[in-house]
Amino acid sequence: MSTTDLHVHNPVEDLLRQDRIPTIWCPGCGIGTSVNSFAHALLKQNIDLNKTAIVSGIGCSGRVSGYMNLDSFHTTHGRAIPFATGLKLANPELNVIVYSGDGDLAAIGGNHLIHAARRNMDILVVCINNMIYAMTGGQAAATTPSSSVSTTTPYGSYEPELNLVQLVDAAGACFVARWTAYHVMQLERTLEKALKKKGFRFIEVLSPCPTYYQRKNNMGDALQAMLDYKKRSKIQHGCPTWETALTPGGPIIVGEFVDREREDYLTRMRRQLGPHYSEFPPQLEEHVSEGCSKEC
Ligand SMILES: Cc1ncc(C[n+]2csc(CCOP(=O)(O)OP(=O)(O)O)c2C)c(N)n1
Ligand code: SF4
Repeated sequence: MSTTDLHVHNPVEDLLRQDRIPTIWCPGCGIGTSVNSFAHALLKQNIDLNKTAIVSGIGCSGRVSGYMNLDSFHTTHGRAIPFATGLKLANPELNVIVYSGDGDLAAIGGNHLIHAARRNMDILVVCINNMIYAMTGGQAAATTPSSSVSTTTPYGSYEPELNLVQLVDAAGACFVARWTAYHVMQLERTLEKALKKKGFRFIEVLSPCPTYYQRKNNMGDALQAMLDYKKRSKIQHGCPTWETALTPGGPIIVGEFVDREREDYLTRMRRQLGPHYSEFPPQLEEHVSEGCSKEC
């Protein structure tokens, strides 16, 4: 056997749709790195992949759902969370994961993020924060650090940036964490933990966009981004989220900040409805038990 006959099987290969690869992501982009941690976490936790669905919105990060070999939904911009909510309510047995960008989840879809956290909807949200609207050419987003340069803020942004972990914590999320694309092992472990927890779980992944954010802010290439994350990051588990603001050049506080128990939406609904609770509305129950032969 020659060495060219050797096939090294990557354990996460089966979790990726091989026919969709190579991805659209630029060299040095952090999105793929996070997907690797995510795939490893799914495998390690032995999650039932037949009962797992992934939902993304639009953007470079929104492409993740299309590359995962899971039941996946690539929804409209900003609407990944309401779509995921509907999925969970319609089939409570599903593990529902939202994987999308900061622009998608926290700007156009910002209201959904707040209310899903408030309701403690049982979904895991992985937010890739590259601090910019990357797919459309590097415009400023709600997360763009104040004074940073972008396509739409050539003299630096005048707006204060939104701190996502603080926002979802205040809204009621039961698990909140932040890592960077440099922290692959820590991210994997946090994802494993979050996959097993019930309620609204939010993980922010700071991810380099060498093509727009790095370049426009003279932050160097992807390697430089990793060195920068390494140098600036401070691991502080349990840190109050109001102390985790991200500022240009300032410290990056990472870790698991919130891990609390709170009744999730469906559990509360079932408890309040008591004997009146039914998994399906009565007419649908009839429909299901009769066995539907019609196309509907
Ligand atoms: C309703 C609507 N508005 C605007 C757009 C254009 N659009 C597509 S992707 C995108 C930005 C995505 O940014 P983000 O979610 O941060 O993802 P990234 O590309 O940075 O990974 C925008 C504004 C759209 N597709 N639909
Ligand atoms: S434009 Fe930025 S976020 Fe999009 S794939 Fe390229 S590096 Fe990644």
